[in-house]
Amino acid sequence: MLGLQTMNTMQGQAMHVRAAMCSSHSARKRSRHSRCFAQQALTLEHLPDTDGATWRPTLRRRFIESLPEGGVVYLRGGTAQTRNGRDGHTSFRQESNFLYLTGVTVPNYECILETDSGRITLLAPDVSPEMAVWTGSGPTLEDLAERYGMDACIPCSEASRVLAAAKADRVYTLDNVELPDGCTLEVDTTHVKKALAECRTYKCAEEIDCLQHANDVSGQAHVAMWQNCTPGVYEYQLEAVFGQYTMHQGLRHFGYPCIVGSGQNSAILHYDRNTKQVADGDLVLVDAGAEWGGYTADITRTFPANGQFSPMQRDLYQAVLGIQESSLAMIQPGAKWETVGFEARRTATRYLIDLGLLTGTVDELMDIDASRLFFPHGLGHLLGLEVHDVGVAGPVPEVLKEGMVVTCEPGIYFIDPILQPALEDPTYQPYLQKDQLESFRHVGGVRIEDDVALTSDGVRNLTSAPKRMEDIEALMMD
Ligand SMILES: [Mn+2]
Repeated sequence: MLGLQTMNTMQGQAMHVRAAMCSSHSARKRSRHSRCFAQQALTLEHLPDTDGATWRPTLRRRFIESLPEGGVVYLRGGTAQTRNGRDGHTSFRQESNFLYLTGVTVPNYECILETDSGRITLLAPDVSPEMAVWTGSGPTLEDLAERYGMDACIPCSEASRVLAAAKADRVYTLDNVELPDGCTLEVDTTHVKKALAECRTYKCAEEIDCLQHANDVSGQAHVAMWQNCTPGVYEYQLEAVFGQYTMHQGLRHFGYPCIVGSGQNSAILHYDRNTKQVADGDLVLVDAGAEWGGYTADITRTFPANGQFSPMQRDLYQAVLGIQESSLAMIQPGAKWETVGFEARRTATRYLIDLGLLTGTVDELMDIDASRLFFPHGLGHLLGLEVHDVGVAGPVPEVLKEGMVVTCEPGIYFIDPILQPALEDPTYQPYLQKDQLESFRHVGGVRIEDDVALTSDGVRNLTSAPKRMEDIEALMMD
């Protein structure tokens, strides 16, 4: 084998991908390949339906019921964007509210919902024969109505006529939505936003199925990354394994940019440059999730680049897993999210004392919020069509209720821009164990994140990607 660790040319990188992804031994090569591509056992028996002809009408009814009577709703889906204003499009992802109500994943659609009758009309873009050369002529209006369970589907050019015929006194829409020419109805932009946030907070069974499938495939993609990781691989090559795996299973979008942070990059909370070469002895923190039907997984796992946690990494990992497990046990309908978060901080504080990083009592350290020096973000957030999903009170819930899906993602990190000033701050300085801190600093950070659904059958952890150290090590040894 070539001295891959020292090569830093494009050729060296390309060779390394081959080395990391398939060994020269043909049997091993086949097994590596099959790990990437084989459809493994998934939680659900069938792929969840994303058009939603059978289930979106219920969402739409619920949405209409949450609006005052007497109006008509007019919404536009997303439009195709050009790259930096030039010819050539970026990959299109539907606007989430429009996706929620219609299931349509392609650009330039509109919809009209009549609050009195409950009638919903989908408006499809007119495709001229010249455009059809580039985009295809698309399905017929009848096919579209049936596919998405709409009462009718008509061309966008008829929007004004349908709005006028609805005999409503006002039109409900969102900010920045351009109304069709000639629309003279009074415009209300406050109710739709609030109603959609309220509705989207509580997921129906089909939405949870979509989140489950996104989790199953994304979780397996995390495992594929571990199995394709050896020291010397580049962070972006691990990102490529994640993308290859999820796209191969039909998950065409990531819910957010992949974070692949090795070594000290694992302590950069939103690190997504993913350009460093992974070194022997590094921990690799990966926060990555792909979407099914627009519903994204949000999974973080942290693993040792060389397949074996060092004693120091082990201690840190066990602490974070301990915080996560005790927090998961508190996630249930009726629990106050603030209380779950507070208890997570108490547990984190106890572990930080055990790790020899902090001195003092738990109460003293809670009073000065010392855990925030190592765990500077929230415990989690609502999850759905957006990674930080909309909710009645924003992306963080107040009281957990059936239908909500939340992430549970504690972490402990050694972040220089936080620790450096804290070591000179008289509030924190007496409680920080400087020597121990120095010896841990190179470890970077650990975060473990699962997605949890509160359903009528109880609390369901949607994330089945392994997280016990022995399981991660065993999978990496295979
Ligand atoms: Mn998250």
